[in-house]
Amino acid sequence: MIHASVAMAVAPLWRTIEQPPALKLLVAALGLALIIGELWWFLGPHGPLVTARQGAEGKQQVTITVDGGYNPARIRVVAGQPLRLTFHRVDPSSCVAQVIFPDFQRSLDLPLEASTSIDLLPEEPGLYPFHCGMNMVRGVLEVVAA
Ligand SMILES: [Cu+2]
Repeated sequence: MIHASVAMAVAPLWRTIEQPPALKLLVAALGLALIIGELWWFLGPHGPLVTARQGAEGKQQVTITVDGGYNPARIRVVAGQPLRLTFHRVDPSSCVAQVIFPDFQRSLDLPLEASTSIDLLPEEPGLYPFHCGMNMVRGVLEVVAA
């Protein structure tokens, strides 16, 4: 019994198996591709650019579906014109229960299975990101000159 445990203790815990360099390169390349894919998934721009439509009372309007992400997540609006964003949340995840517009110092609570609107006035052209309460789900307002 004692001899067996001593023998196990001195035996190597693992053995190095030499792999062909091509395989090592392939594994490294796959890992890199996964990292890039992950960064794109979480940080990259998603979906097409959608231009706000002209609604009543001279307001630009967009309806955004909240389901895993914001759809659309890229919204083009005109500077100097009131904007109404309507969020329709169908995603039960508490992650998306709030949306924050840091540049406008505004936030909005989004009840589930409901449409909730926020009125903003984008005054200067530029990119104005918005995101969920935990900054994981993101979108951006692309404000262009009138
Ligand atoms: Cu979140």
